[in-house]
Amino acid sequence: MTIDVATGISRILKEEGVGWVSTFPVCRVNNALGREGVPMLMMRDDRYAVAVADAFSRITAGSRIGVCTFQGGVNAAGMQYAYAGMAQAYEDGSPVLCITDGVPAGSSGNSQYDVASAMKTVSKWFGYLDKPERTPELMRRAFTMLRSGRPGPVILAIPNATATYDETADPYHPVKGWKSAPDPADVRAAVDQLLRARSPLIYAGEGVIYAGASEDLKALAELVNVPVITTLKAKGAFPEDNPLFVGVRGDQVAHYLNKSDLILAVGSSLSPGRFSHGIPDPAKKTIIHCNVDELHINKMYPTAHAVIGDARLTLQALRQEMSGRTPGAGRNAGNVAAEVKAARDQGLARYRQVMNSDEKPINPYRVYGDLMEVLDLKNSFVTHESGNTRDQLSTVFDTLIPRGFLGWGNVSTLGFSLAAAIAAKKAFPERASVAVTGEAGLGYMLGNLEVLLREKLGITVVHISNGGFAGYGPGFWGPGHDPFTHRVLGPDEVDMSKVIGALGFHTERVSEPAEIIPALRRALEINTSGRPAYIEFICCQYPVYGQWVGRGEG
Ligand SMILES: Cc1ncc(C[n+]2csc(CCOP(=O)(O)OP(=O)(O)O)c2C)c(N)n1
Ligand SMILES: [Mg+2]
Repeated sequence: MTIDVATGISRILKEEGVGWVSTFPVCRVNNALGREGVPMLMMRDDRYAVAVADAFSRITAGSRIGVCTFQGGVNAAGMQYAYAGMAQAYEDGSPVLCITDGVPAGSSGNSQYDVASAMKTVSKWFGYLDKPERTPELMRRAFTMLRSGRPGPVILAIPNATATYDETADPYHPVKGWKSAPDPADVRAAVDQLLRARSPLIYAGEGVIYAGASEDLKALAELVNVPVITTLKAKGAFPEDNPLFVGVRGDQVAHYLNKSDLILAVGSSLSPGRFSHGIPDPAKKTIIHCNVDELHINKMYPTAHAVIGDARLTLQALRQEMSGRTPGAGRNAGNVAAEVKAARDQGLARYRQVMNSDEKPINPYRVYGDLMEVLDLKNSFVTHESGNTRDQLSTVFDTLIPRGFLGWGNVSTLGFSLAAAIAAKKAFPERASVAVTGEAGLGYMLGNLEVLLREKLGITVVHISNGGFAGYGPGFWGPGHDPFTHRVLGPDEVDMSKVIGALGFHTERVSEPAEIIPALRRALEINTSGRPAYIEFICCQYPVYGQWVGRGEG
């Protein structure tokens, strides 16, 4: 049967199990999506269209692919705005599918903005559908890229959505995605080294989450009796109530990174950016690098041994080899758990103290501590914003299940937390979903808040309202990092709870520490009926949090 390209794409998306597509209009495949019954989540700008789909892929660990559409072609206004979302997805390695209009044949010289070159800089693959009958071929290739290897965004440009082809000529079959298992010799070499190490440390990255390997990570860590740290993006890959969990950041993490003689990195590229640890004295440590992508080997640090393959298959192979070598008993290394506990207690002491603070304005840690108390940490979702909320929550928030918390942002684009909280609600409707933001993140979100009301997305935005932009190092304020560009109108001048309340959100403004828990409870309860909530906590400026090892605070 002859169909047009847009209809073909819509049908293939359905075959691939895509349940909805986020969008900002216009895109020439949207009408076909509508006709074919693919629901569209219409955001209020193109960046958020990408970010919601991106976050959906992250939160489901790529088991459900987020798909978005936005305007491209000769009038690529949408694409220019969506670029920020794609750059963030590419930077963080998220398997999101972006569909846009392509520049039609004959029009490639019309505009100044070169679509193809721009898109290639932010994608794992940029496909251009130059012939209608190639629709199944390009979609197959796209889903192969999305479901195999190192994750990353794929962009498809459709220059002529109404061109037709024969749907029966090359019938589409969904793509399963493929994994590879490591070389047994590399596994043996890694275990040799592990058995020889005095003070090994597991450094877990987001690849563990994408591989669905959290249980395997825990099993290996317990067998080998090795402490574990996770990256920001992998927060939750290892249960944070496990006695071997050291942390994401903070003094105790620095202590273990410094003292370790062997780093077993699993599912991390080990290429630290602004929001991750460097490896101190790398030449003096043995680095075993387990990764799906061989091009990460010897990237920034000398790799002693590489184990290439899927993180789950790798962890299983390491565990099996270790059990075989140590008759099932693992590595006897003394009371590692007690040492970890002592280091964690010491590292977290100053935060635990302010988590119980009654001071006014409210200390932000009191809000985080109360949030942990109110939420069912095995059945909820929390994410941070760029700014102090990232730094503070990643220091103290207890994450007990993978994606109970989404850490994001090798480069952290303000505003992403709203997209993440929406995606979490779409992925796990029964879970409470909370975005914690400062005023800068809130500013980015404002135009998109209508979506939550229209779509009845019961999420809670927690605003740590401190009247200024913090940011890096000692904060933007006072003698801190950027003293000239930190002050905005704060809670004394603007009542954001009234502004957002007028839109239709349930809103509250809280300045009493004792009111934090009741206010959060009310918001979460109201969320269950599909109504979004915004709570403004009047907080002090408190730029205190765990540091990244080996990073300048510039
Ligand atoms: C798109 C984008 N532009 C600029 C920045 C740089 N930046 C990081 S944090 C921040 C200010 C954060 O202030 P606020 O939201 O009030 O958070 P606080 O730390 O006060 O809680 C800025 C401007 C960024 N992360 N993203
Ligand atoms: Mg602020």
